[in-house]
Amino acid sequence: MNLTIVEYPDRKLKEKSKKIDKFDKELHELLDAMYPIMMQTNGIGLAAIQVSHAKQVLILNIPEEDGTQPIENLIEMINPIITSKEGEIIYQEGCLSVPSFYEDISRYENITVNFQDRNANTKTLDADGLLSVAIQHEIDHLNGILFIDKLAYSRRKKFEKEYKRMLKEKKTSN
Ligand code: Y12
Ligand code: CO
Repeated sequence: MNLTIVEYPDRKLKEKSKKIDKFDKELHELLDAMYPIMMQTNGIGLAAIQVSHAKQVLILNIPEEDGTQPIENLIEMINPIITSKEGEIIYQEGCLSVPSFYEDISRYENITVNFQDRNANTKTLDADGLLSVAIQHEIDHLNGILFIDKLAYSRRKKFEKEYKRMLKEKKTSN
């Protein structure tokens, strides 16, 4: 399966992803294709809508302290639902669909998430810190929400200006 990352302002990123009810070969092929593209682009999280599949599927690979991302750290979440949330954490987020832009975003510090694995087994995970932030960021993608949608009005305006300029520069250098 050949996947490419969809980048803002593509309207596809606004789509709501559909619940998975078939845990079949097609789902496994999508998950297997998402992992290399996330690793090749230095990502720590990727939602299926970022590769044009409007399905409630996301993957995460939180780096170790030394920056490595062993495959043992890979988490695949299907149909995730946050069942509890508390506290606040502010973390500088980035997104493979919004290249070259990073901003501090406020999220819940501690969450519990229920999800299914690729074989439809039900799982529960308690998360804090970067894992909690990344899960919330990726679940937002499943609802058509980007981290830039959380910026205050004036910051968002500034972002749109900078991003437009970056896209223009990219176009002229190609
Ligand atoms: C904190 C940090 C990240 C998340 C959600 C997941 N976001 C990412 O995985 C972002 C990755 C990313 C990688 C980049 O590097 C390349 O594309 C090679 C990058 O750099 C550029 O776009 C130039 C930007 C973002 C949640 C919380
Ligand atoms: Co993202």
